[in-house]
Amino acid sequence: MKPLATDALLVIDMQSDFCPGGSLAVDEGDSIVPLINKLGRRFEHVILTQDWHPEGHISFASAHPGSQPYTVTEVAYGPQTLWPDHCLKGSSGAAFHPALDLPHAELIVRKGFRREIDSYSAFLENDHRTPTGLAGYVRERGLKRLFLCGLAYDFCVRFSAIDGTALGFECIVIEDASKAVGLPGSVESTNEAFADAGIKRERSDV
Ligand code: VGL
Ligand code: ZN
Repeated sequence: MKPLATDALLVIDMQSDFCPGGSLAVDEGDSIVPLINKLGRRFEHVILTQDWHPEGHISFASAHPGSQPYTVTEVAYGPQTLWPDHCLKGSSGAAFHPALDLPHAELIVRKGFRREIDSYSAFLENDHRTPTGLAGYVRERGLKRLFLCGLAYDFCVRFSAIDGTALGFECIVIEDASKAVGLPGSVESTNEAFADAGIKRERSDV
């Protein structure tokens, strides 16, 4: 992989709460940090996303009395998976993993900060209408191709790549620089969705 000046590395949610010891830990989530640091040095443009929730967020099982984490409930915009409380804005769990070292990252997109809407995608919240502003940024900066990595492969990386593609950007997922939550069927349906959308999965060494 030889990044062009119009390529960007989009690093999704490399936050402590998604790493071992965090409240919504992804297995081996921290293991990709050195690779992402290395990848980041090859890109002129690096963009980070940060999951950033208020207390009582709609995606927290704790906000739905009687519901358990990792189940699905119906909300105004459709089905919503419920999670343990995570990435509370300003908390240490919402901070980037301490070993993440990408000082030249030019933009941090926070998402999921509206109590009533979750946001997996870096582009659109889960109502599929509310934009985060990232599409405008990418367009205005003349960026064409986005290489996605980070957490979690089957949620925020998935929906960022799908929405980015629908918005007209070429999205490529760097598979070995991403780890999955792994709910039943979630990785399989992610791979199918990528295939249907023509999204390439590449390894960092290609
Ligand atoms: C994520 C679940 C809840 C993610 C964020 O970054 O994939 N997953 N919030
Ligand atoms: Zn979240």
